[in-house]
Amino acid sequence: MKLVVAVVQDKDSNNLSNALVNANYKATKLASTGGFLKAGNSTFMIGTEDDQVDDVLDIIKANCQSRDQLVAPISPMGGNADSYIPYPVNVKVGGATVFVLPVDQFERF
Ligand code: 2BA
Repeated sequence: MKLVVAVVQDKDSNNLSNALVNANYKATKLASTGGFLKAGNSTFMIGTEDDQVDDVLDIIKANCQSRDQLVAPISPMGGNADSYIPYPVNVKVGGATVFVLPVDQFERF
């Protein structure tokens, strides 16, 4: 068994939830925050059999798209003014960042 952990953009999370449920996969969605943008995103935990991992990855790929996001300049107050960038910077946020982990044991009580 594997645990697929996928960090996706909030805009895609409803579609992904629905697609996983429709395909009969069990998933838990957690509200999360990106360390860099400090913006909300969604983290899915999907426990699945080894031979279904590729199908789950296909569903994630089909429902999550990358987007460009403008990052507002961060105030230099309290920080180093030398590294202050006074203009917005364009960042490409991926459709999904996915980890596939082995599961030693799985129980449902
Ligand atoms: P954030 O950390 O908010 O990052 C959003 C996007 O900002 C990233 O998109 C990347 O394009 C850019 N970025 C991140 N750190 C950067 C840095 N130090 N310098 C320049 N640009 C940077 P993605 O790579 O597609 O990541 C989307 C979200 O997935 C991340 O949101 C984070 O929540 C999660 N993530 C990405 N890589 C991860 C990892 N290795 N471990 C855990 N979570 C990760």
